[in-house]
Amino acid sequence: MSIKTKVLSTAFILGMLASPIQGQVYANESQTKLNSHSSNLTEHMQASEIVQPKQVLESYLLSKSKQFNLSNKQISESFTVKDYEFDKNENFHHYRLQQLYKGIPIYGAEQTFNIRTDSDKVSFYGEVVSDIDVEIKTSSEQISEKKAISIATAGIEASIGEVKQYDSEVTAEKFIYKFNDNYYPVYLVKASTTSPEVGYWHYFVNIENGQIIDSFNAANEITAFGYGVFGDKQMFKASYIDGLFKMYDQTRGDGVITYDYDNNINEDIVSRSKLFTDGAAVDAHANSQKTYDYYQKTFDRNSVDDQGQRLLSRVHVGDNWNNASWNGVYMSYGDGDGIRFHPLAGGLDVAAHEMSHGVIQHTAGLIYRNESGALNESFADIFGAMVDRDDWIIGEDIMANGAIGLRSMEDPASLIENRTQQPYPDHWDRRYTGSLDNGGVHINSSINNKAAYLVSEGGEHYGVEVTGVGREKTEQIYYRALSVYLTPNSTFAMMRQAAIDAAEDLYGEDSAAVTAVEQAYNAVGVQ
Ligand SMILES: [Ca+2]
Ligand SMILES: [Ca+2]
Ligand SMILES: [Ca+2]
Ligand SMILES: [Zn+2]
Repeated sequence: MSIKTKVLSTAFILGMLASPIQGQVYANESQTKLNSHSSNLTEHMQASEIVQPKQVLESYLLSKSKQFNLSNKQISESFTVKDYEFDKNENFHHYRLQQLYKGIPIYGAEQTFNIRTDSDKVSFYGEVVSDIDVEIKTSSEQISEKKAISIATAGIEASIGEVKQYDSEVTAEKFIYKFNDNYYPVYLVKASTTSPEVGYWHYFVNIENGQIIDSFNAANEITAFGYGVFGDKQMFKASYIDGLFKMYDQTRGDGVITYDYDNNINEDIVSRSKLFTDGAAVDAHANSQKTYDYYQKTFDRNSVDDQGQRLLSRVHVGDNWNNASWNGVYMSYGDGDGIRFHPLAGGLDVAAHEMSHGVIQHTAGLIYRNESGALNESFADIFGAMVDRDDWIIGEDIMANGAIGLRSMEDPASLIENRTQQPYPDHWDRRYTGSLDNGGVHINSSINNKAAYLVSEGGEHYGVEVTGVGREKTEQIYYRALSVYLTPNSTFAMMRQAAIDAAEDLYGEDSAAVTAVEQAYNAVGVQ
C-alpha cells in the first residue's frame, strides 16, 4: 500500500505569479470542460524547470488561460486548493481545487490536478466556469447566515412537517450557484433529518433577498449488503448521506431504520462502503424489510398500521439480553447470552413475530392477557412462520442451547415450556390456567398455533383427520379473521368462528378451506 501524506488541510489562495501576461480570450468559448484531459508536462516546460509541484500547477493553469477563457489575473485569483496529498512512493502529487468568483466558491466547480514528478505527467479534470458576471453586494445588504438557516428550515418543515430535532447542526455556506442559466450568490443550507422524513436537505437561499432559489434532498437510496450474525449474506436498502452509508431505507412506507442501542441511545449505523459489518444490525435491517415486503405483497398492507408507519429497530439492547420485543414504536433485539440464545436479530421469524405484534395492535387489538393474549401471541407466531416460510418452528436459528426452537407449531408438545416445565399444550383440554405469563399468553398460543398448522398442512391430531389447504390460503384466512372479525376481547371460540367466516368469505361456504378450519379446531378441542 502506498503511503499518503496529508500535507495541507486548510485552503489557500494561489499566489499570483511574478508577471502575469494577459492571455488571448476565445470569444466562442465561455466555459471549458476538460474531462480526462491529460498531457505530457514536457509540452509546456522542461522537466528541469520543475521546482515545486505547486508552481507546476500555477504554470499549468496559466498555460490554459485561453481554454478557460480567464485572464491570467483571474486565473491567479480564481482557484484555491481544497485538498493536497502527496504519495511518496509514487512521486504523485494530488490537488483538488475549488474555483472562486470574487472570493466565493462556485458550487460544483472543482478540479483535480495530478502530477507524477518522476514521469513529468500531469492530468487535469473538471469544469472551469468563465461566464459569470454577478454583482456581489456588500455584507450590510446581505441576509445573515442565521436568517438563511431559518428560511431553509421553514422550507423543509413546510414540505415534510415539523422537525423536532435535526440530526446535526444546520449549516450555511456561501456559494455562487447556477440555476436556470443565471448565477446567484447564495447560502447553501444543509440539514439532516430522520423524522418525519429521512433527508439530507440542500437549500440554496439567495444572499440578497432570502429567496429559496433551489432545493433538493441529497439522501440517496442504495442497495447495501452485509453478513448477518450467522454469516448469511443479506442485501438491503440503505441511504448514502453526506459521504456515509446509513441504515435508512427510504423505499418502504415512511422508512425502515435500524439503530445501534449499545450505549442506550439510538446511534446511526454507518459505513464508509456498501458493506455493513454489524451482523445483528444487518439481520435486523434486512429482516424488517422482508417482513414489510411480506405484508405489502400478501395483504397489500403498508407497514404495521397500513399507513406506512416507520419501522424502527434497535440492536444490542441490554446486556446479553435474551429477548426481542415490540413496544409499539421499536423492535428491540438483545444479543443473547450465547448460552441459551444467539443474537436474537438473527431470526427472521423472530423479527416477523415482533413486527406482527404491530399489525395485531392496529387490527384486532387483542388484549395481551389470558385467551385474547394467547391469540395475540399465536397470530405473531403464525405470521412469523409465514414470513420465515421454510419451517413451522419459531426461533430455530437463534437457539444456542441445542433446542430445536422456542416453539413448534407443528408439534407444540415436543418442546418443554420454561415456566411450567410442562410440554406446550396442543389441545384445549391441556390449556394452562395459571397466572404466569399474563395467563399463559406464550403457552396457550400453541393451541391456536397447532390449529393454524393443521389448516395449512393437515394431518391427524387426537384422532381427528384434517386435509390441509396450504400456506397461501391459510395466511389469507388468518389475516382476514384478524383484520375483519376479531376484537380486543376475543376468545378461542371466537377465533374458530372468525376463521370459518373468513374462509367462507374467501373460498365459499362449501370450500375445502372451511372444512379444514372446522376440522383443525375440532382437532385441538376448540368449539
Ligand atoms: Ca448492549
Ligand atoms: Ca427458518
Ligand atoms: Ca422458523
Ligand atoms: Zn410475542
